[in-house]
Formats: sequence, C-alpha cells, structure tokens
Amino acid sequence: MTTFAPFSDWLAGQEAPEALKTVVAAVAEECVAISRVVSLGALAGALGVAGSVNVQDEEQKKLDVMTNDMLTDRLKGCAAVAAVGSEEMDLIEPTGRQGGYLVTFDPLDGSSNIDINAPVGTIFSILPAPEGRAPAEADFLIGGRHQVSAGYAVYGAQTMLVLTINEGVTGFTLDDQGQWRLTHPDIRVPADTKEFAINMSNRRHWAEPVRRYIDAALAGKTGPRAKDFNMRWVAAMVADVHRILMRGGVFLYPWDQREPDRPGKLRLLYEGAPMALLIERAGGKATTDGTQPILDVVPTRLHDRVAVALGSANEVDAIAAA
Ligand code: AFP
Repeated sequence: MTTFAPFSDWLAGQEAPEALKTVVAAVAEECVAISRVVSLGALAGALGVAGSVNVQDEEQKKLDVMTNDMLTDRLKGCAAVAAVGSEEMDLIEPTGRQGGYLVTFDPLDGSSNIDINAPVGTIFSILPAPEGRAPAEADFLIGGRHQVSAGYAVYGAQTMLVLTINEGVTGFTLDDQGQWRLTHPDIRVPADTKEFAINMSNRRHWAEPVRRYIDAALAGKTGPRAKDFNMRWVAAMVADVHRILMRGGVFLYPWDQREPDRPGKLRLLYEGAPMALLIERAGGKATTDGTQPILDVVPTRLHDRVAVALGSANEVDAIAAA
C-alpha cells in the first residue's frame, strides 16, 4: 500500500526560511477551505454574480469576493506577511507589519467556469517585503525573478496544490481528511508536444505570427509541421497550465487588436509571473511572445497585464519561429 507524505512533512524538509514556510502553509490551508466552498456551489450560496465590478472592470462573481476575503483575512493574520495584493482589490492591503513577505493572488481564476461546474483555481505569488518600513505598491513591482515561492490550487476532478519554493515543482492531492498529500514529487514539462491551448474565437484579432503558428498546427500532417495537433481550452489558466505540467503542451493568450494598448488579457503579478516560475522550474519556457521571458517583465502597476506563450520548450521555440 503506497503511503503519501503529508504536506507538513514535505514543507518541514525544505531549505527555506521558517517565516516563508508559515506563509506557504497559510496559503495551502486556506486553499483547503476554498475548495470546500467551491465544491458546495449553490449549497453555499457561492454561485452567481456579486453585483459588483472589480478594478479590471469585470463583473465579480460571488465566489470571487468570498475567496478574496478568505485569503486576505487569512494572510493579514499571518505574522510574516507585510501586505497582500489581489486581482479583486484595487490597492494593496498592508497588514501593519514590516519585513517578511508580500503575497499577490488571483483568489479564483476561471470565474466564468464557476456556474457551469468547470475547473477553477487559486494562484499565488510570494515576494520579499522591504525591511524596516511599511510596504508600498512599488515594492510589488520588482519582477517575477524575485519571487521566493509561487503556486496554485486547482479545484477539478481532484483538488491539487502545485508549488515551487526553491528549485523544482511539487504537487499535492487533497485527501478525504482535508490534508494535502505528496503525490507529484518532481513535475517536469515534456520538451515536445502536439497540443495547444488558445481561445480560437479570437483568431481574427491576433497578430500575424500567432495566426501563422496556429494555422501551421491546424494544417496537421500535410502542413509545414508534418504532424497533427490537438487543441484544449478550459478558460481557466490554472487548469490549462496544470495540464501542461502533467503532460506537456503550449498555452497562448496573445496580444490582440481589440485593445491595442493592452499587452494581453492575463495579469502579470498574480497570473503570468507565478505560472512562469512554475513552468521554467519544471523545464518549460514561459514568454510573452515566444521569446521574451515573462519573468524578465518588470511591472509598472499592480494590475499590469501581459501576453502569454508558455509550455513545452521546443514548442515555445516554434511559436517564436512562426
Ligand atoms: P476569468 O477569471 O474572468 O474567468 O478569466 C480567466 C482568465 O483570466 C484565465 O484564467 C483564462 O485562461 C482566460 O481568462 C480565459 O479567457 P477567455 O474567456 O477570453 O477565453
């Protein structure tokens, strides 16, 4: 009978500051509580819209607000957290403490999936806080290579937690006692793939290189790629990235001409950067356009957006060459 180590044992064995471990543990524990609310859906009054709009000018779902409050309250009570930032909050929320860490999160990624019972998730990113003074928004704008930890929970067929603290990417599965269990000790992204993820309905809005790349894939065996491709689009980045970490693939959310001043739809601090750290540490590539690493993009504002082209390294290279 295989035994799966508890998350707490794995975390205790990591070479990392104890204060950081307390923050990672707090996020991991709150994701268990979030998974319960998500799984209850209508029974917890968690479906439907909240009747409010967030800083992204997006209609908030009830679960967006509920999960944002859960994570914010939990982290504000964590001694090593100096401030938090969230997709659902205009401004950062200082905790009144100094030093330790800054945490950004998308409390519920894939909100459009909530009411149809499709996968959703929570994405988090942890940065070092400034010492000796209260943090300001500018302290969050230091770029993804400064992340000391990042990860996500995906609420799907299984509930899983995938994260990185030092090197490597590790996965845990929630058991029937509400405990995370180590099930994926060393996640690696295969270098090659025949599977891409993109919202095809936007094809007419893409820049020409993206159209060329996708059209070549669609041409299959008789086309320039000389192989058939498969397509997936879950409309929750966390689920598409999880699939890529499990079996390879590429995920694209490119710039498009609908809002030419906007680099892309996805947010840099709490979607692009944490997912890029995971993908790179699992041996994949995470870029804005096939070439520029997302982790090299330095934000100018808390809710900056970014174009995304990430996944299997050799296929990201094919995107760059299109
Ligand atoms: P929501 O959280 O508003 O549903 O957006 C999810 C997301 O930011 C990302 O998780 C998906 O990959 C992407 O948007 C889906 O975008 P489309 O709905 O345009 O396909």
